[in-house]
Amino acid sequence: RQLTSAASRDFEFMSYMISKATSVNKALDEAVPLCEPVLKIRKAMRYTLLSGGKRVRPMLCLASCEVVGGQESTAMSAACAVEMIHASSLIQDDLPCMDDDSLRRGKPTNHKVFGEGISILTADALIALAVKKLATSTSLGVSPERVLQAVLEMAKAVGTEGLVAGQEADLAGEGVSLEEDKAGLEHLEFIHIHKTAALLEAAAVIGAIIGGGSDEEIERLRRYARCMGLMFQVVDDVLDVTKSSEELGKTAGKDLVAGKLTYPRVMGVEKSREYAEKLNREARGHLEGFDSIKVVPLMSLADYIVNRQN
Ligand code: GRG
Repeated sequence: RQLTSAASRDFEFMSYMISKATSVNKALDEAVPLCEPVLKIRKAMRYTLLSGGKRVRPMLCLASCEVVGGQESTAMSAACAVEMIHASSLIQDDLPCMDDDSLRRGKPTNHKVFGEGISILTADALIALAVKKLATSTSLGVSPERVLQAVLEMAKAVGTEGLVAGQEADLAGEGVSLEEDKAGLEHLEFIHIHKTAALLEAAAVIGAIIGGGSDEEIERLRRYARCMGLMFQVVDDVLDVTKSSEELGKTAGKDLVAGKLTYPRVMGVEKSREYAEKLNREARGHLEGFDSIKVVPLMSLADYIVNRQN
């Protein structure tokens, strides 16, 4: 533990993040060349895939591969696949029939630029490409058994056990009143475990599978990432209410109309912050036993998420 904290002190997390994001961006750029046929869809795929984003999921995938002794290059296709699923989910989430958002990452949303039809096809194409990318990990020396296990994890995170279930619960929860606090908290946790934590969990688990991790290592990383997923959302909700007053006005207005449940609404800002800290401690606890140097990026990622400002 002493070694880990000494290594943490010397570790430059921002340089690590930038270096990983740079490699991921290059791989994503190469994964969707701007060419015929289906040029318009490719443009729309690149628009969301390459429009910024913190790249937390691919980083989690790469760092999980490395912590079990694998190489970054072996998990790069898998890391890109996870980011493609994330991009697809953002496009769908922003559609008029879902959240109806016009801005994402400070830019017009995909459907605002390309129209709804193209946007839906783009989301479909990103899911298909994600499966293809993950499957091609066999050409990077990963055994077919491990690739199959990783594909199953990804499918689980996307469908009725993951993102789709979370989104459905989110849609069904619109209009839930503040008075229904207890049911509200349960509903909220269900949404975030499925909508946010499932893909973060898959990112870590897939990285560990591809990296050659043992079943026990994979399960420890699963528990770590699940805590991270919930923590990610608690922090997101707190940031929403502590943002600039102009943004706060917009968010509060939307919450009021849609009856959107958030952690600060259910338990208050202070308790939400304490909850995020508790999840951070739990997440870090699941990392005990890993190599004290190789585990530092994952420890730092947990701290980054709990302290992030955007
Ligand atoms: C079948 C892929 C698929 C999706 C269908 C629409 C849907 C079901 C699910 C929506 C899932 C969703 C958008 C969850 C929100 C997750 C979240 C916390 C997004 C923000 O993540 P950040 O902060 O974003 O990592 P950046 O912009 O940094 O990439």
